[in-house]
Amino acid sequence: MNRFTLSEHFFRDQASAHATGGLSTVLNRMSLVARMLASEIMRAGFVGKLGYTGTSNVQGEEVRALDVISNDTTLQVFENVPMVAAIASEEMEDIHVLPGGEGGKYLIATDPLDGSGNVDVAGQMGTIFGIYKRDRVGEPVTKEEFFQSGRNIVAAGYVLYGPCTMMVYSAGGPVNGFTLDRSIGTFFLTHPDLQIPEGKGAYSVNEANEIQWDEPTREMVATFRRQQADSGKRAARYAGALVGDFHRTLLKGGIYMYPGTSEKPRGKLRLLYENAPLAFLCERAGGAASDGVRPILDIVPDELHQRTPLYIGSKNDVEEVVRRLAGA
Ligand code: FBP
Repeated sequence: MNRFTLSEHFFRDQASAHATGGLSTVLNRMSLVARMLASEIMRAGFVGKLGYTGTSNVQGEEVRALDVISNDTTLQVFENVPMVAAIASEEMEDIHVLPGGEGGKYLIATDPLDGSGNVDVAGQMGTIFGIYKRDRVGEPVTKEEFFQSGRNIVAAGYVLYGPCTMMVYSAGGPVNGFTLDRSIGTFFLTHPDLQIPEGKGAYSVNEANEIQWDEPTREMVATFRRQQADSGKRAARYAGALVGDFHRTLLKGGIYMYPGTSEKPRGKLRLLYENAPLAFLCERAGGAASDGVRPILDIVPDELHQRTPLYIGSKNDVEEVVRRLAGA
């Protein structure tokens, strides 16, 4: 097998895009975050880094030791990367402006540890990132600069921590998947030019929330459960980690849903650093992503931690969901 490494791929991407190399450097550093967190997660159980810290984050969610470690690792890795201006993270109320950030031209929005509810049960977890450009290089960095639609994303990806560690990303071109060879700490290309299948794959939703959904949502999900969706028979799968559920959907087709609920009318997942980066990838793999009404990538956030409902996966499935929610 041609063992094409992630670093080689970055620089080939850069050459083809006649890029300056700044984005390749940012992506290379993100792969370092991936390798460091993979190691932390593997050892957490041995060194007592599981469990809760006894504090809660800006989302009001209980914070786990690995949430804090993941965020700190991300900040450390980008501390001296001059082309990055600032980082917005699920774990921080406000943006973190890096030293000399006003001269940086990239903004990183990230969920450092997605699926942290799976930490104590050796379940799948992930890191999600989206990279945006600034149009005010040289000026002080503001959080308002992050309020861009996902159409402006220049690169996005995720890292999946599971039986293997994978990094899947796009810099605007094809979506490529790389698998970590832990023995030498190198990512190799294993899933070139991913395209999401149509007409197959699971539907994925936490059906325990059914009592909190509105009637159109209940009826739409029941259609999938009763094997009456347009593409018929579907399995149900739910990993409890968005990255794990999305990765399966990307490779096998199907749809992941996190509808709005009576407790959280805008849903649980965050637009800037979860929904938009994955929507960017999904559209480039031939799929779609909607909040139930509009494409996720068309939505301009007006706050860092803004939530939206999320329906993401095979294009026909997402279009059917939007149609059914509209009562068509
Ligand atoms: P975080 O763990 O980063 O907060 O992400 C939210 C999340 O864990 C997703 O990964 C997952 O898909 C979803 O919440 C599960 O939510 P629920 O337990 O309500 O089904």
